[in-house]
Amino acid sequence: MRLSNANLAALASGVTPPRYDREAHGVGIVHFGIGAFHRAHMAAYTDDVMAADGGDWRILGVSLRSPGVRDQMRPQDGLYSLVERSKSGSKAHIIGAVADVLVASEERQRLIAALAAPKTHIVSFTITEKGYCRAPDGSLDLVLADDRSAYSYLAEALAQRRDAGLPGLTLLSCDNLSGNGGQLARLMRAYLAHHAPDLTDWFDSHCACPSTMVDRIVPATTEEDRSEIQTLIGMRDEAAVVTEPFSQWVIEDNFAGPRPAWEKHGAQMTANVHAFENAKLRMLNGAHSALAYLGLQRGHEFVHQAIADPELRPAIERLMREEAATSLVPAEGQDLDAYADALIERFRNPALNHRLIQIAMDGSQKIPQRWLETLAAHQAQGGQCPAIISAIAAWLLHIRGDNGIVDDPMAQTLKAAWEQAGASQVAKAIFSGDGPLAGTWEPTAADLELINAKL
Ligand code: NAI
Ligand code: CS2
Repeated sequence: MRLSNANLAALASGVTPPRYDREAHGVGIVHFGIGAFHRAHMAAYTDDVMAADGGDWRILGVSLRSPGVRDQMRPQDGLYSLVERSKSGSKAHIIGAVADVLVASEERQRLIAALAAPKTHIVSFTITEKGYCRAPDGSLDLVLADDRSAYSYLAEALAQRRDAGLPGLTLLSCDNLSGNGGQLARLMRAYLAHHAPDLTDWFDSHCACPSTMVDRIVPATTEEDRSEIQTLIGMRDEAAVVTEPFSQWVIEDNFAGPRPAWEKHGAQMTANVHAFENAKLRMLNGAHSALAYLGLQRGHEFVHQAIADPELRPAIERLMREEAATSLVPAEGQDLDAYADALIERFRNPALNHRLIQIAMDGSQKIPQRWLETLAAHQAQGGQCPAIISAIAAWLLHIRGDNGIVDDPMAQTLKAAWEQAGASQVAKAIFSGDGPLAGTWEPTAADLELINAKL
């Protein structure tokens, strides 16, 4: 038996089904990149809103690249289980917030109609860092941003909204980029300036792109997870997601129109999201990436194993507390030492089985906001970051291929840097001059010496 509307009554006892009549709620949100994270985070907050307050806030999920999630979710009427896992066991509930999932390239007109619909107010994104199609200097790469990018569908729909006299949209980035809202606004505007210059003023005056800090650890679901969930809920669920009990969402209160009252269900609305975003990126994600490259090098598979390694734990503590935290200006009441304690506890969760190789993916897109901004802040004060420097060396060995296949949009460029520069020059070739990661931080001769000693 497979999870679906028709089979909800047969769920195992203790599994909560959606607590509202799904069909009574219209679609108000279109979400690009309906991967595991969105299903465990924003869709769950939105599900709580509809259960408590109602509203036309169901979500139309969009896949830009592959039909996988559509094929998992459509036969299930958009339903899936959200399973929270901790040492004390697993708890499942069924999320009803996703109305349907479509593959953009297969249903272009349906997607544009949904984006241009009067009832659509929010378009959200978890398309990974590389989905924003940025060139190494952060500007929009017009070759990558082709007619299969989110920008292309949006440009067409925004023109329809303007011509119909409809309100603008809120574009809500939930990806791990610093100043994600500002970056999305800048990139969308650059796309319009090139392809539809008559729309830029309307975009500026009618649309809003709030920044958000999103946090919930959601490992990719495995076949083993699916079998375990089948036992837990009493039926097959191809679209299930597994996560930790913790969840945080800090949102800049800057919307173009109506929005769900997410703040009644755990989200924080704020005027200044950047302090939270930077702390999360530099401390949590910075530590995660260091655990990934250093941990893989030491033969670990999962985050909880790497953080338990007595050789690694002090470096991770140092990276979070003495390097990342001291590069930040905390918001009022933000206790970065307590934050580091809480992060260590979350990393230690043995029930999550969060694979280091998943975090190691796309390092070229992640390292600037996770490590290089911290390095640059300390360099400006004459300080050093030995923990991040050793993580950089581990990343360089990773992109050489030491841990197997390199999954990174810049894999070829990085491989070529190794081939041309060799161990003694590769760090300089990548981070200095016009290297692929140059711009945020310029290593000194002393930094290069420390890195090279580890290669
Ligand atoms: P996922 O692999 O389950 O889903 C990624 C989604 O992005 C898929 O829909 C995929 O098709 C799309 N995508 C990938 N490359 C793309 C490209 N070049 N252009 C357009 N779309 C592309 O990953 P997951 O776990 O949903 O994470 C997605 C993003 O969410 C992360 O990159 C991160 O920015 C953010 N996030 C993830 C967290 C997690 O723990 N998984 C927590 C906090 C944020
Ligand atoms: C991880 C993040 O995959 C990665 O790079 O560092 O997805 C991390 O799990 C989340 O940001 C936690 O909120």
